[in-house]
Parts: sequence; structure tokens; C-alpha cells
Amino acid sequence: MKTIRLTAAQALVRYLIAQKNEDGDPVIPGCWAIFGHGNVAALGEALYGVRDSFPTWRGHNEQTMAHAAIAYAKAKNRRQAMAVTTSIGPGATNMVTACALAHVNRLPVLLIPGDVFASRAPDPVLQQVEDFDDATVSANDCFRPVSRYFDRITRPEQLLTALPRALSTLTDPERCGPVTLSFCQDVQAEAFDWPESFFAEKTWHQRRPAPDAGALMRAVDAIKSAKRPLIVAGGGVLFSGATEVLKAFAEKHRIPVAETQAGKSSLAASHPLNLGSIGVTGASAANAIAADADLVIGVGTRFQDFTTGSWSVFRNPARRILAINVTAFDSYKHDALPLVADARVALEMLGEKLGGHQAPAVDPELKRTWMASVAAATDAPSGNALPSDGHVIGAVQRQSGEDAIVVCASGGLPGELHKLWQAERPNGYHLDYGYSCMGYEIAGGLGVKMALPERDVIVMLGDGSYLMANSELATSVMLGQKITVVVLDNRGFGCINRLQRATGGESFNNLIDTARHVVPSDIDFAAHAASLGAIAEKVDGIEALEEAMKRAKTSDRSHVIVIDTDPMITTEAGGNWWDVAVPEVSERTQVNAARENYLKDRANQRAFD
Ligand SMILES: Cc1ncc(C[n+]2csc(CCOP(=O)(O)OP(=O)(O)O)c2C)c(N)n1
Ligand SMILES: [Mg+2]
Repeated sequence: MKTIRLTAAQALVRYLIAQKNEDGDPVIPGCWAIFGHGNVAALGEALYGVRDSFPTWRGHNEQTMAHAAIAYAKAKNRRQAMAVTTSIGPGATNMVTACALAHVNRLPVLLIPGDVFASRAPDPVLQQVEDFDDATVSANDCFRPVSRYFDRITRPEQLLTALPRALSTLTDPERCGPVTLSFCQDVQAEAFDWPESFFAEKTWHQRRPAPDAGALMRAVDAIKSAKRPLIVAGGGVLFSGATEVLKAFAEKHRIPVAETQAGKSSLAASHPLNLGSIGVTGASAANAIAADADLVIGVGTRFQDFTTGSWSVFRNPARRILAINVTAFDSYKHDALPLVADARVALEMLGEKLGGHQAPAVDPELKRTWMASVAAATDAPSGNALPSDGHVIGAVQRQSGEDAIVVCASGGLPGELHKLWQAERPNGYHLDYGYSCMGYEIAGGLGVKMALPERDVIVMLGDGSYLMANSELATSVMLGQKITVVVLDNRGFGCINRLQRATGGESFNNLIDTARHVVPSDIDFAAHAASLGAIAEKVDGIEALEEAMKRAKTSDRSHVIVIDTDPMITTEAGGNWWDVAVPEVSERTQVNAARENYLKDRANQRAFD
């Protein structure tokens, strides 16, 4: 056997470079890194050695550089993913939140935190967590519950099995999720005689499982006997590359489509069968059909509570759920009729078996009424009042081409965008609403831009999210990855303040004004963004915002636009109840009243059979 002597870190990097997807692109095109002890000496040396063929990107925060990596994978529909390496201790645990985000959203990312010495010779090293009773515990065990595959590399040759297993997890549609290889620092530096064959180029094909024949026929029967079917398109439609097939299927069988947060942009917003978004932040058209639907056909969706309105959206007592999902776990839950399969393959095979079957037509007036509500919420306002999020969304949409990608994750904006944004092209709508993680947005925008450089990337976020994590804005400037960032400054956690009020609470600790303070806060976001190297401006009103968006289009680097907005206004049309537990006893009459309403609303919730 021919062997080659390399350190474990050098071998890891060399192996990654040899892995290709079926398009011939590298599965892992490069690595984000913040160095410290536990990765600078060995992994740093290995990455330096390959810097021309395998780029290393430097971030400013471990969590957010991992967000960039995860957003990249999502924008690539999971066909490529990035690696991220950190030092041991705080560098590593900073990345746990991002790992959870990837886990919830079923997105691939290869995390390589440094770990303590396998030899234990210098213990306890700087930043080492010492467990009194279990010597095998390190801080990196925090990754276990939020990794799809976790491994601790304590001998070099473990990589011979760990790396193929990592790649299969990253590239398999059912298992897809974050992989954490916790890499002991002494092991990274250790040399080993590796079989040369380990580094031979390898192609990872996308597995497209076909449905079980019996399950397929049961699904066909369910669709044929349904009088009011509704397709709920989730992120799996995009990951499977099933957008064209979904369109053909919906048209041929005349079944209307509603979209989840992850599934939005599966079908062009302007398509007559696209009834808009579903659920808590849904369109009136989609939710009206959902209420009566006797068959809900989920395609690549987890049926998270924002989709189901905590199980109050699909109200027909006779309704069934047909869950088409490549992941058996998702397909079987919620007492659904399972169809475990790749979305594209399943829709093609269902279409063949259904022949010319068509569902009864849906009244087009439903969509017209909803579009009038969208216009009312997004048209430029008259007068001098502060604009709403909806007004800002309208302005941004009017100044964006169909090719643009809007990026968001948390605050009041995801709900408003879900209702109001019109996504015409696949992947034009990029939300993390699985983990809805404040601080995802700017870094996420950077990752999306790296994935799809030919498309305009527009990040929309609140003041709260901006303050939580903004430093990868400087990275976007440094890397020449231009993004446009629109900051909606309503001076606090507007959506949580509204939720607090809606559950009977007093405004408390959410808006900056109603949080304990000695000095009133007056944050100059534009000055802050400019200090990071972006072009930055604050605008007064919607007309000025549209002018700024035009300037941003031609800017040569990341461009930040700040606008003051009203913290209290949201789009009332559409939507649905969401289960947020209200206190059963309270001295506040408002809480007691909210509790009464809560119990009434909860009566609409699905009863467990
Ligand atoms: C990391 C993280 N911490 C806390 C939350 C809970 N949370 C959701 S939205 C929100 C406030 C967001 O404020 P801002 O970005 O200004 O948006 P706004 O609500 O004002 O629209 C909070 C605290 C979260 N989603 N993520
Ligand atoms: Mg805010």
C-alpha cells in the first residue's frame, strides 16, 4: 500500500479538497477560521499549505462566520457546504448556537472546533472545562445534542472513518445537518502514514429515493378522493430542485399551493395557484383554503407551529395530512399519511399515477382580495407618520429586481416578509425561521452572496438584531462581497413588546424606552456601519428610502440604509392564532382577560386523538 506521511490536520484538509458533488464542484469549497490555541498551529499550518486551492476566510465571530457558512449551504440548496474551525473553549462554544441553527433547518456545515489535549499531558490547558467526575467531558460536548453527527478525534487514524461518515451526513438528504469533528489539538499535529487512496477524488451523488409502491398508491387514493386539497410547500421543494415539477404538478391537477417560511419562492408569487404564505404569518387566501382543506399535502415541510398555527390552521375535522418528505422522521409525525421520498421524484410519480385527475377549482377572488391587502400594507404612505415594516418592505421590493434575494431571520420582519414579499424566482426568499436567530441576518447575507454572486442580496433586519451581531459586515467589505442592508430602527424589540402586550403584559424590558436606563439610548446605526467600512446612510421616509436603494444598487461595496419605523404597526390582514402560554393567575386584569381569550382560541387547536 502506498502511503503518505501527513499530520492529521493536513490529511483532513487534503481529504476535503478531493470531495466533489455531482456537478463537479467541491462539496466543501473552503473554510472559515478564527484561530487560537487548539487550531492555529496544526490546522492553521495545513490550511496555509493549500490556501491557493482551498480558501480560508477570516470572520470576526465564531457564531456569525458559521452563520455565513450555513447560509451559503442553504443558498446552494445543500449541494455545497463550508467548513468552520475555531480554537478550543470560548471560540468553540461561541459556535454552538450556529450548530443548533443548522440542525433545526436541516442544513449542512462542517464544524471543526479545536479540543483539549488527547494525551492530557498539560491538563488543564487554558480554557479547559474540568468535569469533576467525568474525564472525557470537554466544553465541546455542548455540540452533541445539536449536531447530526458528532465525533471527537483522539487519534489521527480515526479520520479514516470519521471523514467519510462526515461527508455522507453532509450530502445525504435525509440525514443532512451539522457535523462536528471535535479535533484534539495534539492529534491535529500528529503525523501518520495515510493510504494514498484515501485522498483520491470522490463524487457524492444526491440520493433521490423513490416512494414505496404501496405508500404511493395510498397517496394517490387520498388525492383522488380529496375535494379540497392544498399543497404546503416547504424548504424540501427547494433542496430537492423540485420547483418546476411542483409547478407542473399543481397546474396539471389544479391543486393550490401555500408556502412555509422555508418553502417561500418554491412557486412564483404571481402564479395563480400560489395562494401565498400559510399559517400564523400567512395570507388570507392560503389560510382560508387551509381551514376547509380535507387533504393537506406537505412537500418537504416539518409542519412547525408557525405553519400549522399551533394546529389551528387546518380546521376541517375530516382533514388528513399527506406528508411527502425525504426524511422518514418528518413524514411519519403528526399522524400523517407518510410518503417517504425525494420531493421531485414523489411529485413526478404521483403525477403519473394521477393521470388527468383535477381537483375542483379555487375561487380566484381569494387571491385578488389578498393581493389588495398586500397593496394596502406596502404602498407608500401619505403624511409624515413613521413608516411601518410593511411600507419599508414595499419600498425595498419596488426597488429590487426579480432576481434579488431578501435575507432575514428574526424580529417582526419575518412575519411581515412572509405575508408581503413577492418572490418570483426560486431562492429569492432566504429566511432562517427554523431557529429565528437574531444575528443571523448580516452574516447570512454574506454567505448567500458568496453562494450566488450574480444576484443582489438584500438583508433586512431590526435594530435589535443589528446590535446583536453586525461584525461580519466588515468581513463583507473585506472580502468584496457586496450586500445591501436595510436596518429598521424601531428602538427596541418591537415584536416581543407587541407579544407582551397581546398577552396582557405591560411594556417592560423590550423597547429601549421602557427598559431600565440611566442615560436614554440614541444609537447612530449609520455611523456604526460606516465605521466598519460600509457605505452607510440614514433616510427619512419611504421616498428617501427608494432613492437610497437606487444608490445602493450601484455601490461598489456593502451599503447600509437605516430608517426609523413604528414599533406598533403590523399587517392585520391574514395571519392566524399562535399558541403562546398566558399566565393562569395574575394580579393584572389585562393578563386575566388575555388568559380568557387564550382559552377560547385554544379551543380551535387540534385535539390529540
Ligand atoms: C438570539 C436570539 N435571542 C432572542 C430572540 C428572541 N427575540 C425574537 S425577536 C426579538 C427582538 C428583535 O428585535 P429587532 O431585531 O429590533 O426586531 P423588531 O422586533 O423590533 O422588529 C427577540 C428578543 C431570538 N429570536 N434570537
Ligand atoms: Mg426593533
